[in-house]
Parts: sequence; structure tokens; C-alpha cells
Amino acid sequence: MSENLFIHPENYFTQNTPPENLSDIIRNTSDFIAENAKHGIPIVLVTSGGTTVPLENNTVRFVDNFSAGTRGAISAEFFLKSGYSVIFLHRKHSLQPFNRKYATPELGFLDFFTTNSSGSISVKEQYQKSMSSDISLFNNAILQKRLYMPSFISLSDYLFSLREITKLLGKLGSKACFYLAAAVSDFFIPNDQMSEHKIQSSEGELFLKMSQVPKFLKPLVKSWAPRSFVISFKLETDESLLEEKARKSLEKYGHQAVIANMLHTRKFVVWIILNDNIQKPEEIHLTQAQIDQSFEIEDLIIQRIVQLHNSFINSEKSRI
Ligand code: 9Z3
Repeated sequence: MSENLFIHPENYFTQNTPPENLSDIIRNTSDFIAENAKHGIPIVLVTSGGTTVPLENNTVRFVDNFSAGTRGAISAEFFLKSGYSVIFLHRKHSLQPFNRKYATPELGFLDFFTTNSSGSISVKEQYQKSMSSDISLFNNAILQKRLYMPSFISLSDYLFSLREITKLLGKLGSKACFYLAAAVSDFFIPNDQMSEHKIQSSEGELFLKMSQVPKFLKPLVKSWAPRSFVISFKLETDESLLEEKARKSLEKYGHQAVIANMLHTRKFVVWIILNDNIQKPEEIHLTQAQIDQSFEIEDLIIQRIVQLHNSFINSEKSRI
């Protein structure tokens, strides 16, 4: 790839346009952090879902990816359960904690309800128990300011929001956890090279030249939240590359761990690779019995991440 296609992470922010609601996100994030810090509640930023890359400034077409936000949404639920407050930075219309269960490929929202002869609506008997529990968990999390759910659509919405939220949360130091599960685009078209209006099919074949997205983990770990606990994800489709790529990422950015997963098995097995260069990857997998009972792997992942985060906090305390 030619040199001029590389953009420095900080230059990205001068060359691209922030989302219109960025100042709201900054204000809400500050309030959320202040409220939780007051009660000594640990906070995790969970990023979730895929970023889009527009092909036109007046966007008709964009490049997207496969991520549905399942990992992020379920992880957020288990972080809440483990006593964390959660900033859930997610792709608009992707899966959300608790709500995710009520629009699945098999069951749409309306499938959960029934009406009687006078037209009043109720939840079908078989869903009442779990729905009632999810409604109260969700409402309580929102009301008690333990869950804040800003959203993004494009790569630039995501990166601007990520930078601001990270800088604010990073002030909590080791108590802040970053769990970066969003599927972030690797390539994009810089603003000044993007067509202003809808690309016309009358112009014939379309050739795309895309720049490499700057590596944002670097400033995140080195300057936006240098003392915090940062977990990134690595996704591959060729298993022989997975561990090596995860270790390279740890070497390059110096954060605490990478959760490595394969596209087709990501719901059943992941590997946690710690930044100590000694230990073998820790495999976390579901047994067939657990799969049959619809057990969620995020339950096991979050238990381990919480343990690791606690030792990180304690090791910092012992250094002071
Ligand atoms: C992941 O690897 C997530 O686990 C998935 C979850 C996106 C696979 P779903 O949303 O899928 O449950 O459908 N996220 C990180 C993917 C990513 O973009 N990683 C970058 C890379 O692999 C590094 S930050 O290079």
C-alpha cells in the first residue's frame, strides 16, 4: 500500500466531520461518570456493532460489515450483573442489552404479544417471566444511571465519540475498563476524496480506492486512557493467523489483553491472550450441554475479565 494512504490518528480528527450530537455525548458521559464515581461504581465502556464507511458525502451507499452487536449487547448485561455501570457505544439499530431478546431472527417483537376479544394487549404466557425480569433489569439500569447507550452509524461518528468518551473515562485510571468489541472498519474514503453527491451509474464501472484507517488503539492506550484496563478484540477467518495477530497487537499497543475469536465459531469459543508474553492463550469455550441450554459464552468471558480487572486494580494499588 502506498505511503500517502496512511493518516496519523490525530490528523483524522482535523480531516473529518464530528457527529452532530457529539457535545450531547460529552455532556451525558461526564454526568454519567460523575454519578457513578460518586458511589464508587466501576465503569466499563463496551463498544458494539459494526461501523459503516460512506461512499458519498450525501450518503446513499456505504460499506458495512457482518457484526450484529450480539457480543457487545450480551457482555453489557453481564457487566451490569457483575456490578459495573456500562457506557454502551453501539451501532444504531444493532442489538441492545435486554432488548436484544425481543427481536430475533425467529421471533419478531409482535410475536411476544396477544390480544383478547376486547382488543387489550398482553404478553404471551410463556414469555411473561423472562420479559418481566428483563424489563425491570433494563429500566432499573437506565433509571439508576448505570447504563448509558450512545450510538454511532459511520466510522467517523464512532471514532469521534470513542475519543471523547475514552478521554473522560480514562481519568478514572485503573478503575476504568475498556471492552472494545465493535467491528471497526479497516479502510475508508477520506472526506476530501469522497464524492459529494450520489455516484452515478451512468459513469460506468465503480473503482474504489480506500485509505487505511489509522490505528486508534495506539493513542487510546498511550494518551487517552494511559492508566486504564483495556481489552481489544481480534477477529480472523484464518485460525493460523489469530494468535500471532493478537500478540502483535499487544506488543504494538501495550494494552492488557486481546480476546481472539474466529468469525464462524465466535459464539462458542474465544481465547484470552494476556500481555505477559509467557502464558498460553486461555481458551474459553461452551460445552455441547451448555450450547443445548442456550448458555451464553459472554457469561464466562465477563467473569474472567472482571477477575483480571480486579487484579489490575490491586496491582496498581500495590505499586503506589
Ligand atoms: C470482535 O471480534 C467481536 O467479537 C465480533 C462480535 C465483532 C466478532 P457480533 O457483533 O460479533 O456478536 O456479531 N470484535 C472486534 C473486531 C475488530 O474489528 N477487530 C479489529 C481487528 O480484528 C481490531 S480492533 O483487526
